[in-house]
Amino acid sequence: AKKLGSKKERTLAMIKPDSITKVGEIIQKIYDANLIVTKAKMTKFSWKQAADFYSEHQSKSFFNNLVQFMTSGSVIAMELMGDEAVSVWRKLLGPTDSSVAQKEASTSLRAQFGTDGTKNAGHGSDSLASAARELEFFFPSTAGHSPSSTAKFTDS
Ligand code: RTP
Ligand code: MG
Repeated sequence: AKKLGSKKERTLAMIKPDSITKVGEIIQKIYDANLIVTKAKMTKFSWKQAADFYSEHQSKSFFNNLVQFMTSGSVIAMELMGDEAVSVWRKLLGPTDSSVAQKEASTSLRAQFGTDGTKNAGHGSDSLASAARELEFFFPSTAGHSPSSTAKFTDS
């Protein structure tokens, strides 16, 4: 049962192809931040899937580089749950540009494992609405289970 006043959220976290070997350290940080991993899937994007996932950026100059990078290897998508999961996970990731993250001498995942503005270790939904869309992308709800149901682990 939810505690009154708590803001339990779900978010979509993704380990990008440059950081797939850091999965152990990254999951440790997730639990240290008081979030839990409720779903996980290792997969590889096709060009079309990556372009679809990042469709909001299709007009940007970096779009082709981004899709190239995201299709260069496997990714691990995870559903994270916890208080303010959306912002907590984005804070763990750090600034979008890993070279900026490194200048801050921060301990963020992008400072530790990323390289530049595109190869930046991980992804996190930027809002509850994005989280709903992105979770559905990786973990489609099946008949009889509402997307917001967390009562059961459904392997899809
Ligand atoms: P993400 O969506 O991956 O969590 O990162 P974000 O919100 O911090 O960044 P966003 O603006 O949504 O950009 C999505 C991803 O595109 C790549 N990117 N490259 N100038 C560049 O080269 C550039 N800018 C963005 C990054 O991989 C970024 O995470
Ligand atoms: Mg984003």
